[in-house]
Amino acid sequence: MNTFIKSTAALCALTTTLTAASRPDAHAPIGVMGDHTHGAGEGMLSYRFMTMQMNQIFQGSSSVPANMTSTGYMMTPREMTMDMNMLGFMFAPTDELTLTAMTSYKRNSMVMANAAGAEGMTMKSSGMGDTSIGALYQIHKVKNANAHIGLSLSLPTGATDKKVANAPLAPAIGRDLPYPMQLGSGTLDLSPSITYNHYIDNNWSWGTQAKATIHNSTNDEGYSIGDSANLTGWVSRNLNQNLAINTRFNFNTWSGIQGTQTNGLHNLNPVLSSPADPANSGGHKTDLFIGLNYISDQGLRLAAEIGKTIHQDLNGTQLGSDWTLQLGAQYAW
Ligand SMILES: [Cu+2]
Repeated sequence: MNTFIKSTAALCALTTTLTAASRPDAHAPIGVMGDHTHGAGEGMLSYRFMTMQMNQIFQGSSSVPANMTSTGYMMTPREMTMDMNMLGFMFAPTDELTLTAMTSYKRNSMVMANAAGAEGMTMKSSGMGDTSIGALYQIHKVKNANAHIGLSLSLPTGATDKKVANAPLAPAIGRDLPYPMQLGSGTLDLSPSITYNHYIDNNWSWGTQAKATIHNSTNDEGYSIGDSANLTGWVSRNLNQNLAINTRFNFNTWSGIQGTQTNGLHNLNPVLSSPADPANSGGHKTDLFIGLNYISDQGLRLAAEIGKTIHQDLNGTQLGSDWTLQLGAQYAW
């Protein structure tokens, strides 16, 4: 009888800690957005920094030299760095419903190569990115698992008409920067998602999320960014009550740009430069990540995740992604 009471008490202790929000693995790896919901009355403020490095030109799934002989373009990018700062807010009016808001500040830099493949001009753009508002709704909750669906709306606060600055070939009036250098989609975009989190025991957990982004209109510049779908899954192991290590895969597929940039006096010239040609957009890729989630005894969360692209198949001639780093801080009350 004594053993029975003890084991029942132990089981209760186990099941109460299983889904506890104070577990370091109660949040997914930091690269996953909208991975958790909050209890009624809770709020959370978060800051994320993401950098992506791209330094190889791809045609399909193989890399080629960045020169005119292999690409057919006068100018091809040699490398690109994309930095993004994201500020997020979450608030839960009820246990089932969590409202979300996020805005971003971006900085892009693209080093071009000339026809011979030698380093040429560097293009830069920076400013506010798009802003999203959304809702997450919990559809399932048991002792060791939960699931929610989400829907977010992206507002076009990021510019789509950033111009080439101080370029020798650009007229004083300014030529638009190519598609990958613009800061937003220029359209209202919808993003539905579904997320599942499972706690195996007090140390191990896993989760998965599927998400799509739909761009269902054309922006002021005359084009529409391709729709995308994303599938991710992760496994996490708590090293102690404050720190978890995790690993994740991410599969992303996106269609090409619809239409072309036609607004303004000096439109993008798709013949001259590969990133100015909408045919060079769309593809799919798979990334693998490793990360850390830390939660202090006071509830401050810090997280880091580094990712490497292990396979990509890109339409036309495009810069491929190489690696990403994401850092984040989250505080809930
Ligand atoms: Cu949160």
